[in-house]
Amino acid sequence: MKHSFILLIVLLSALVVPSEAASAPRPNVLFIAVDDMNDWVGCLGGYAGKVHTPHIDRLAARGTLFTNAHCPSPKCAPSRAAVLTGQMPSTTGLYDNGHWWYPHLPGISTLPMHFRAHGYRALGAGKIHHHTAGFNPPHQWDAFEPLLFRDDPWFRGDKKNYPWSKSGPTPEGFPFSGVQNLGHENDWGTLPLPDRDLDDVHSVNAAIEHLRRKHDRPFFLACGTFRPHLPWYVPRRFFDLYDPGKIVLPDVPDDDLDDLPAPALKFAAERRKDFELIRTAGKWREAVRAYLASISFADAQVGRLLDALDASPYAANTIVVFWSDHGWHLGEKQHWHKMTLWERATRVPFIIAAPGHAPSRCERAVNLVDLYPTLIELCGLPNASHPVDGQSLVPLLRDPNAPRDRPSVTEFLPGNAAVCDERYRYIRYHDGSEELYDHHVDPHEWRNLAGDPGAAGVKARLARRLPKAWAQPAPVKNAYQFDPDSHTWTEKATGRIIRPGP
Ligand SMILES: [Ca+2]
Ligand SMILES: [Ca+2]
Repeated sequence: MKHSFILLIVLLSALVVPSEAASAPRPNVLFIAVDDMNDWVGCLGGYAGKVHTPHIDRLAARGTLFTNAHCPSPKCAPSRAAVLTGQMPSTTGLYDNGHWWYPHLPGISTLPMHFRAHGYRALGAGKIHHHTAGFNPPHQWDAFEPLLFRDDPWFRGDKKNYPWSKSGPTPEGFPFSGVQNLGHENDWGTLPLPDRDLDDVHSVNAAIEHLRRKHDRPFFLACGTFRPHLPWYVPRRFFDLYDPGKIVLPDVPDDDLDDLPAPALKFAAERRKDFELIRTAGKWREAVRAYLASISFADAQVGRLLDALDASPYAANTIVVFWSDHGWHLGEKQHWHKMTLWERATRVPFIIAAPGHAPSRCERAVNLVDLYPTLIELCGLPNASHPVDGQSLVPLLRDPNAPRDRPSVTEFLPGNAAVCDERYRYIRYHDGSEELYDHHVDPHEWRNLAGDPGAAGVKARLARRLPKAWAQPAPVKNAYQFDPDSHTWTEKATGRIIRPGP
């Protein structure tokens, strides 16, 4: 009798526990993205001098900081498409900024769509998908405040790609850097605008308004800043954080390119003209300072979001995720920009602060494509209906030293990929050429070991993670006519009209 009573209690507990779990309020998600921010944040130590990122650092101190995190692809659109769909470029064919995700993958469920389909309010502001018109179909969101691009001289009057940009002449003194003939967007300085008129401030204000409201459902709130993306226009006080005499330039050996294969040299040369113009004008140090100032400006926006969350009723039940879409070179490998497969372009700040998980630093190699399954697991949502390439990081949130035999992969254009574990970076290009770097002895990736006889085992091990197949590239933007008013795409070759919606 006594035993059956205990058995009954056990059976009842088994029935009660799941229903309690099911009725517990699901956590909210505050999903913060920054643009083109490399590892020059205080908590990652990528910059050799002192960088001012107090807010990103305080988030790192209360969450799990992934110190060996990499982007899916070192360019805005392919990286963001991978984060938001959970699928790598080699799966989707979305390799470049001209590759629109929506007309190509209308059946896929992005993170906001998936949360929305499972009882969440999906709210957004600023740059989440790539920022040109058409990349952010409205049916993903309950509410979305777009990145406005109102006053930026580089986007002035480009109504096709930036519908909110103002027309009119560029301001007096443009380009403010004083360096003539730099490539698209490459400039820095201070716009004569109050903070409230800056586009990133506007986006963050919109997100803060959502945090101040009462919500009857859990929310997925995404907010993305455009800085530190070029052009580096931020208020003067952020430049003033950096003494021009104390700027540390990257260490760039003259012979660093000598051991690189042809595709690597081609990627490195992409924006070299800008670097050479800046250097010849004696403005390298000034440009590095402008990038640092832009990082600190973005950090201040992160701080405003965190303050608003902390002051809200949602502070204790909200997962905060912070990520940058890829890194940025400031002269390393004689390169100026993103779009390479080296550490400087693939390593990114990445933090997850989730209720119930203790703060930690995790050195395992991870990738932003892992975010999709991670958030689904943390929030207890069903899996996406499409297969995802990422792997949940929840075991690493529980134990940052948990085993993870899964090097990170970064892809750039068809056929090129970098595989990173906790020690090595292995790169293979479309023509079969290779690089290998040993971070234990060569953190700057100066010595390409790919040709060393002793490297074969390491290369073979890492090569197992290279994509087995590369999807055909998606049709480029020019294959469609996009109508911003109806938010429809017309496929030029067939006349087929694609409307956003389930
Ligand atoms: Ca970017
Ligand atoms: Ca070298």
